[in-house]
Amino acid sequence: MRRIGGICGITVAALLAVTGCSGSSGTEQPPGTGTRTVKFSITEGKRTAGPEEVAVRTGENVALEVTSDQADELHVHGYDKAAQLAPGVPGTVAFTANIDGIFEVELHKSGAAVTKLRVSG
Ligand SMILES: [Cu+2]
Repeated sequence: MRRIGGICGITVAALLAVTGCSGSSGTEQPPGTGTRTVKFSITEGKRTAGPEEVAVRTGENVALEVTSDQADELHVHGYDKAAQLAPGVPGTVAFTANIDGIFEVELHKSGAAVTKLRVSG
């Protein structure tokens, strides 16, 4: 769904001066100690488990674990973190929340809005 993609581009451009909502894959780090893990489930493009918003402190380690009923691509805007999701298999993006703001987390194929990540110090 490109509706959110537009927001993504603006957010990324404003904060990082880089382009794109294309989503690179792969670079997640394994969650370690001190990581806040938040789990979500998506069924038919709708969130069926997990909070509407995740609020964290600047510098906190965050892991977003998403299980989708369809193959999809998980994307965290602003941080431009992505993970490929296989049907029914949890996928995780993990990162340090070092950019303040509110960022959409979505699935690119279904267009599902997973959550909003709110980072403030
Ligand atoms: Cu996106």
